[in-house]
Amino acid sequence: GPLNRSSTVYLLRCPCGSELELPLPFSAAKLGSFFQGRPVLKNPFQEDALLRGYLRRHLPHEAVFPDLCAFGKRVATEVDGWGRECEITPPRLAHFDPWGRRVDHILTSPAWKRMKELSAQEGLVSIAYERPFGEWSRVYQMSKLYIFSPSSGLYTCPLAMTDGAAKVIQSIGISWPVEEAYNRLTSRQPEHFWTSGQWMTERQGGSDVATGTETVAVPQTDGCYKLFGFKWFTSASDADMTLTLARVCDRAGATTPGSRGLSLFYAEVSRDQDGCLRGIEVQRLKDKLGTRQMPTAELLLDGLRAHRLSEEGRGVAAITNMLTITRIHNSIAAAAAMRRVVQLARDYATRRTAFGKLLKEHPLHMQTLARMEVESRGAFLLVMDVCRLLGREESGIATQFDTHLLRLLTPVVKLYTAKQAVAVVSEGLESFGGQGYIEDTGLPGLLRDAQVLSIWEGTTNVLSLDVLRCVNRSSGMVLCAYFTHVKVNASASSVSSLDPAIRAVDGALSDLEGFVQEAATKVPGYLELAARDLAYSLARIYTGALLIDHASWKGASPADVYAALRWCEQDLNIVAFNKDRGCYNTNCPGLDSALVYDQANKDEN
Ligand code: UCC
Repeated sequence: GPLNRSSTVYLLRCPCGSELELPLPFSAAKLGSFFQGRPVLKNPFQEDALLRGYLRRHLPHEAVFPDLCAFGKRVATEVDGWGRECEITPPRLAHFDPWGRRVDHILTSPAWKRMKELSAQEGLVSIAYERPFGEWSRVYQMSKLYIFSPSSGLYTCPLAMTDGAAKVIQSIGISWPVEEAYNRLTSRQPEHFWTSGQWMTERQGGSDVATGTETVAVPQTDGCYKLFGFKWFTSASDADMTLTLARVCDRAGATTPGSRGLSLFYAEVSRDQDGCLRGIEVQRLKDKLGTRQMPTAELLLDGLRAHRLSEEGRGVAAITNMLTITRIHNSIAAAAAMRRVVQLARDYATRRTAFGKLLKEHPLHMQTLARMEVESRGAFLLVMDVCRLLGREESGIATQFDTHLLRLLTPVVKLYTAKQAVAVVSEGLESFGGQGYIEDTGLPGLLRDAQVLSIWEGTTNVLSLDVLRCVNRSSGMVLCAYFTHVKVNASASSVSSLDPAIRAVDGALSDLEGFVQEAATKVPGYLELAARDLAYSLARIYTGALLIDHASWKGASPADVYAALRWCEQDLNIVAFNKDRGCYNTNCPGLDSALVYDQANKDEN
């Protein structure tokens, strides 16, 4: 490269006695001369061929494209900077005011507050309730969140819970005492807009809500309750209200254990005239691997006034409406994280030269990015299909078949996309070389934030068991809906180049049917051991069918066909593969434990 002009010269004395002046690199150079081009975030809507194709196919695109295009531009040029500001100015907790009064103020950055205003104005929650595009309104709303999510400084987390709370209220009836709350959660007016918390996690119970919830609800004479308990992990704890679970005490102070003792409550977060929180103490903010932009707190509930929303003992069932929504938001965040890292990596590949050519001219590098692209496309289509089903249900046009599919696919899409996101974002960081590991590039935060996606809202194993739960509760009907739907989707294609993919999906589907029939004859522990692999197979096969279907659409591109073929080359039916290797046999749990706790060669002392 060109040498720095300010560098001093090196005098080379030749054997003939003459002197040659050579510039000496880096001498007095201060900065050196080469600067690496940075990846540029372009309009994430304009840059996303699949998102545009999908919307063109399903929605009146003349109506949605201008809004999404303008929003995408704003995300790239303005909002992404706020997201960065949220990351480098994390929330703080001020327990006391300067005069010693306990106030428990959660101090957030101006950028975090701007995210709230933006969310209201852009209708990031309200679109789902205004339903401007009927059954496709969820797809439209989630498309905006998909564009927004990686730049949002994790503001999508409070939005997920806000959406979930509005959904719960809608399902139980928009009337006192939650009418005002519903109006605020779904408002487009920034000064009116509220966010909601979802306080489910307690010290004893992360996943095991039914046994681990200790919070009690003491009935008051006016029909309200006071809540006493310890919520151990409350995300976006600067919320204006919350939905939470507690056990109603009888007159003797006794409660019912387990799930049957849990009821759902609504509480507002408010302050008295001295500025002190009513009925809540914020113990501390959590020190997390990622999602540092967002205040996550331990809250002591000490007489928090609340209203019961569910029948007594029906709290878990009542809050599952919220879980469905937050799990879908989680999946959108996962698909969006993959898309974002691919967009940045492919831009970088046009700027970075190594070994004499741009990264994009290295076939192996392009192969790696193409594999990430296939994963991103699959995740996008899977989550959008679940949004499509949710939209049908909310518009009152869902068939029983749709409802079964939605119930089955919600845990499947959440668990599968979360795992994919960690893998793809990690691969994405590597595609920047060492720069992907440097904090102030903003890239490591993408990986840290992806890691939470498989943990909160139900871990991979808890959601795998939820798949079994819905299979059992529906007496297998959710699987019947699944098999029928995949068969129709995968076989309708008339594009002959897709034949290998169609054959792969057909074959995997019949093997899966065979597996399910065989598993039904086995002891209960058999399916439990197969649950994670079963969920993965359900995700991969269904996604394969969606990719084939999308590639068969008349507006599809050659890249759509190629993506479908590549997706279907992987092992679609991992559960059948592992079954053949005896992974779920009755001797396996013992062998697995013996491997994990291998005591061989331990020093006797
Ligand atoms: O709060 C958290 C962080 C918030 C951040 C949110 C942002 C996310 C998006 C971000 C985007 C950037 S994390 C905490 C989340 N916690 C969980 O997800 C809990 C995980 N554990 C489970 O999901 C468990 O499986 C439980 C708690 C649901 C198990 O409870 P039970 O009581 O043992 O379950 P049962 O007895 O099997 O089910 C009770 C009832 C049944 O209905 P009925 O009685 O009518 O038959 C079930 O069918 O609930 C029904 N049910 C469901 N219904 C259970 N699960 C579901 C479901 N998933 N969908 C529909």
